[in-house]
Amino acid sequence: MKDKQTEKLIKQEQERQNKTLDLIASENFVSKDVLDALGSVFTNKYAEGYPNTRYYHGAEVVDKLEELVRTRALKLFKLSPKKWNVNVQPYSGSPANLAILLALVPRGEKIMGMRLDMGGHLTHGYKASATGKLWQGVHCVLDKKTEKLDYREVLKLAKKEKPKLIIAGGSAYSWKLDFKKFRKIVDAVHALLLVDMSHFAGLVAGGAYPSPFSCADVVMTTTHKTLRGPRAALIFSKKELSKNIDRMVFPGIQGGPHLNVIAAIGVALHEASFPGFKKYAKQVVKNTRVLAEELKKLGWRMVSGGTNTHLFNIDTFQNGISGNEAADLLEKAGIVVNIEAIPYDLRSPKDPSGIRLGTAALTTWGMKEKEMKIIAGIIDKVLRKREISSVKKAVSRLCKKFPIYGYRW
Ligand code: DSN
Repeated sequence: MKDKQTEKLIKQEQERQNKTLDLIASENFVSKDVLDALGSVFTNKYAEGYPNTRYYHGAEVVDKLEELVRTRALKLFKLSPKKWNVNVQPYSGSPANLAILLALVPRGEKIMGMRLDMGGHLTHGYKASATGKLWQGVHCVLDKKTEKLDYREVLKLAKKEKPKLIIAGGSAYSWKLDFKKFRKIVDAVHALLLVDMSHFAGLVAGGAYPSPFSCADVVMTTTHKTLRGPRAALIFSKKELSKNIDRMVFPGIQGGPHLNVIAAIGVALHEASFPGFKKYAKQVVKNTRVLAEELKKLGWRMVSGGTNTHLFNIDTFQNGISGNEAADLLEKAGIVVNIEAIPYDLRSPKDPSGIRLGTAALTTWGMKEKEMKIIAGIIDKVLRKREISSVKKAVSRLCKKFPIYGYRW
């Protein structure tokens, strides 16, 4: 690379990724092929519009590309193109959710999701996000005792608030959602059901999480979490809703599609259709369960008792450590996690009571249950005994065993 400053930073970041145990539940490592597609000449092309109706000429190849990716997306999730449409242009999850809401819910109406400290997401009607300014966000809470969703309470709230659209999904709920129950709830109040499967899309593709499609009206997913693709999003919608959604993605809120990213989505979808991806998805769930169980045995309180997905949350404050303090200590030892509010958290969102952990990234490295047990021991040593330097060596040994992109350091 001629630009030595940027080249140096790329190398530094690659080294950081190689030397760090990444337990951030929303991160993953893409394949070399996905990286190649991201860095391809598709980045040079403007193609506002959709296949065969572009505002720019020279779109013959990118039309084929977008159609290929759309076909792959529908096929991966076993959807009939007669009933479902997919838009592969959203730049990421936040604009995708905004486009869906703009297309389907009149401004000022109510939308319902899970509260942020219960595992929800900002774009599900929070004031800090445009979704909370343009619509009235109402939010369901978890049961105080079980810290799980109580679907009877969700129904009660839906009946009281009468939202026009209900969102199932979030970013820190560790249990599989019951889409059939969500369907009954939306039907009872004549609302639409949007499933935000950003976190667990890869598990759905790999058969390790129930598919939401038989119950949802719209399904949004980012492509860079468990699905292991580039940073972008997909919107699947029932045919009768798709025209409005397409119009809202472009020209509503976006300009030209990022065709290099769409190419990379296509590669990721292709990879997710291989039998090996099913194994990967199942291993993610196994690894997460083992890591959570081991930490529990070592005296750490799991929010809601555990997990049957790719992530879980620990109430570190129960053992006297705030989320920030825990994440800082772990980072010093070479482990990255993110801070997370626990249900009904009394602490500030900037330094909440817990941390969120997920195993999608380390499972991509090839780690299994054995490594999860070692990592649980390492985390305990860091957080309980403040052991950093000895632990750093153990982290380094572990990282060296699983080089990414064939890179050894
Ligand atoms: N920021 C993502 C996550 O970490 O879950 C959600 O948008």
